[in-house]
Amino acid sequence: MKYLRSAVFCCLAVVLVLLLQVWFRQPSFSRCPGWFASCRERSYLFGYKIFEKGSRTEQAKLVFPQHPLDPLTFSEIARVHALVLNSSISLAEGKHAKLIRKVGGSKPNIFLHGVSLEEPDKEDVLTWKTGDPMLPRKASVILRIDVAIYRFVVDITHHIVESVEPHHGSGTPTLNFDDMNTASALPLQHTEFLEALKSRELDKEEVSCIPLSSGWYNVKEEEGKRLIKVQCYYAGGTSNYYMRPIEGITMVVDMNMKKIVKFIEHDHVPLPKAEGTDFSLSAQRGPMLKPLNTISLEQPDGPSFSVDGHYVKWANWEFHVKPDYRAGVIISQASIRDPETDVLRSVLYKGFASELFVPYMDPTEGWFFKTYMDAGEYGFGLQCMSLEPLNDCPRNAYYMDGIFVDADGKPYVRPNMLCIYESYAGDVAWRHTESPISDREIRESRPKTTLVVRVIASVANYDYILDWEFQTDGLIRVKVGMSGILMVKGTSHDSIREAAEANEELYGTMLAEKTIGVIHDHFITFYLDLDVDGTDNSFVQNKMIRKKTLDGTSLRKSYWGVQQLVAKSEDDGKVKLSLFKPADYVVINPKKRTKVGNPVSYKIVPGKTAGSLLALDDPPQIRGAFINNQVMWVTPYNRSEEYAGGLYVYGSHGEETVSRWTRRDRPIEDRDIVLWYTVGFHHIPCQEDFPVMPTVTESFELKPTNFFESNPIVKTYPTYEKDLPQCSFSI
Ligand SMILES: *[C@@H]1O[C@H](CO)[C@@H](O)[C@H](O)[C@H]1NC(C)=O
Ligand SMILES: *[C@@H]1O[C@H](CO)[C@@H](O)[C@H](O)[C@H]1NC(C)=O
Ligand SMILES: [Cu+2]
Repeated sequence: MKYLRSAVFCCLAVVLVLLLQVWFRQPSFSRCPGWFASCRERSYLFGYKIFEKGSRTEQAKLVFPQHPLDPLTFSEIARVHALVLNSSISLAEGKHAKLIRKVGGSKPNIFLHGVSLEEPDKEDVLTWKTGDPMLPRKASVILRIDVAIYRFVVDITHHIVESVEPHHGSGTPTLNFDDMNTASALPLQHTEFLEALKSRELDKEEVSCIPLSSGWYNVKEEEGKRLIKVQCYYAGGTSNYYMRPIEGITMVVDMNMKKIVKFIEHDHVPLPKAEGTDFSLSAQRGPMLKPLNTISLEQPDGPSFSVDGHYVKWANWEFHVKPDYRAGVIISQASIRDPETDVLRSVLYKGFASELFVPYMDPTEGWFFKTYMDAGEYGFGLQCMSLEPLNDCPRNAYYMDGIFVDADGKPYVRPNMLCIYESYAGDVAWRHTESPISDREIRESRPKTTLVVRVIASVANYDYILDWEFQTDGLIRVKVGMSGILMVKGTSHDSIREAAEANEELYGTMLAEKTIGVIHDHFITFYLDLDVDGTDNSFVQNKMIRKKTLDGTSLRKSYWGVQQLVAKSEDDGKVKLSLFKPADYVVINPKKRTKVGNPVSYKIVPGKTAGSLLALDDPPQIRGAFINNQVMWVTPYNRSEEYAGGLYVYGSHGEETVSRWTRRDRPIEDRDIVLWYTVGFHHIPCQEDFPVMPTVTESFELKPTNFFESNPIVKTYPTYEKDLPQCSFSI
C-alpha cells in the first residue's frame, strides 16, 4: 500500500510537470495564448483535445484546407452540395429526364453516396510547395437521382460542375447511412416478421436487425435493383446481441423503394442463451483477472511529431494523412530525409486499404450470400467509430476527426476517428554486444520508437484495427488487426456430438451451446503507389534459386543465388507466393543508384497471408477476383484505377477489378507504377473467439533496400536513465 501511495504521488507530480512542459514546449501544435480557458484553437494535452467551448461541428467549420490533398472541409461540402443540387435539377430536366422520371415523378429525389476530395493531378501535387497558392479544390460526388447513378466532379474554386458521368455498368454506390438505417428499421414494421417474433415468443423491443450486403448471384429478377438482406438478433439479457441470432429468417429490402420485398422463413432454430455472451465491463461477475500494475508511455518533452493540418512530421519522415469515407485512412506523399544529404526522398505517393473481401463458407439459404466487400459496400471509413483514448491509442496520441456527408448532403463530424502516436514497445532498433572471446568491449544498443497512424473500423460485428507504422530506419509496416464479434449461426444442437448424430454439417466451429462460428476469410487489398525516389520505377523479382557447384570445385553441392526478373508488363507483375519459390519483391528506381551501383529501391515484404480457396467461377470470387493473385499485382499508374474491386462494388458483376485491368498487360517498366498487396486471413473460429475475439494481427512491410548508402540510424543516441521521468517506489 505504501509504495502504491508514494508511486501515485510521484506520478501525479510528474504529470503536473509534464502538463506544463507539454503546454509550453510543444513547438508545432498550435500554441495557445494563456491558459485553458482562453484557448480557442485546437490544443493537445496527452492526446485530449481541449476546446474552450463549442461542439466539434462548430470547431470543424473553422478549418481551411492547407494542402492540396486535405480532405473537404465543412464549408466546401456545403458549396458542393448547393452546386450538385442545382445541377441535378437541370440534369433531371435535361437529357436524363426520362430515366429519372420513370421512377421518381417530376421532382428528382437526390441521394448522396459519397463525397470526397477529387485529388488534383499527381504532377500538380508533386510540384506544389507550402506557400504556393492552393490548387483548385474539387470534389468527387457519387449520387443517385432515384435509380440513376452519377459521378459528378465539382470544381469548388471556380464554382462549376466540371463533369457528370452517368454509371451504366453493374454495381451501385457505397451504402449511405440512410440505406443502412432504413433497412435495419423496416423489419420491426413488417407484419410477417412481427408474427414470426410472436410465434417464437420474442419481445420486439429486444430485437436489432442488421443490413447485410447481398452480393451478386446472377439472379435475373434482382438485376438493376439495390437489394439488401436483413437478419435480426436478440439482445434480451446481453449487450452482445450478435451472439443471439434469430436464425432462419431473412428479409430482402429494396433500398430504392425502402420496402421489404421478400420475407423468407427458411428455418426455425431456438435462440442461443444470453448467459456468457456479454463482454461489457459492467456485466462481468465473479473474480476478475488480477490487474497488471498501471503502465503508460511518458514523454516529458512532449511528442516528437508535429501535425500541421493533415501534414505530419516525425523524426526523418514526413507524410500527409487524411480520413476517408471509403478507405478509412489515406497516407500520401510519405518521404524520408536522407541522413547523408539531408534531402527528403519520396517513398510512397499514396497508400490505403482499397477493398476488403470477406466470404463466409456456408452455402445454405440464410448464409450463402455473405461475401462482404466492406470498403466499397459499407464504406470502411464511415464505419470507423471514435477511438477510445488510453485503450485504443495510448496517452500521448493525437486525434484527428473525420468529416463525412450524409445522404441529404449535410456534413457531419466523426470525432477522434484517427489517432497518431509514438510507440515504444521495448524493442531494439539495432545493437551489438561483443563476446569476451574477442577481448574487445562493444556494448551498443538503440531503442526502437515508431510512429503509428491508426483507424479502427467496426463493420457491424467485426472490428478492423488498421495501422500504418513508420520506423526511423525507413521501414513502413502496415498492420491489420482483427477483433470484435464473430458472425455466428444458431443451431438446435448443444454439442458437436449431437450435431454429428443428427448428421448435420456445421460449416464452422461450435463455440457454445446452439452457437456456431462459421468459417470465413478476410482479405484486405492495399493500393500502394510507391514512388521510390521519383515517380518512374520498375518492379523487380529477385528470385532466389538453387545453384549447383561445378564438380570438384567445392565440397558443397549447392548454394543459392539471386536471379533478377525485371517486370516488363503487367503479366510479369503478377505474384503468387510459394514457399519453395522465394523472391524479394522490389520496386527500384532504375535511374538512381547508390555509390557502389545498386539501384535505389524499396522492397515489399509479405507477411503471413492467405489465398482464396473458392472456385474462380464462383460468383463471389468473380467479384473478388482482385485477390486471385496472392500477393501482388503491379499496374501502371492510372488515376481511375484506385479501387481493386471497382468504384461501384455493391452488387457488381466483377467487371471492374484489378484482375480485369491487368488483362491488358500494359507496360510497367521504368514508369509510374502501383502495387496491390493483399493481407489475407483464413478464419476457423475457436472457442476463445467467444464472446468477443482477442485481436489477431497480420502485416506486411515496405523496406528500404539499397535506398540508403548505409544504415540510416547509426547516428542515434541510446536512452539514459537520467533522461527519463523518475518514478521510484519500493516493493
Ligand atoms: C443554378 O443553375 C442555373 C443554370 O443551370 C444558374 O443560372 C444558377 O445561377 C445556378 N444557381 C446556383 C446557386 O449555382
Ligand atoms: C485508365 O483506367 C481506366 C479504367 O480502368 C481505363 O478505361 C483507361 O483506359 C485507363 N487508361 C490507360 C491509359 O490505361
Ligand atoms: Cu474472422
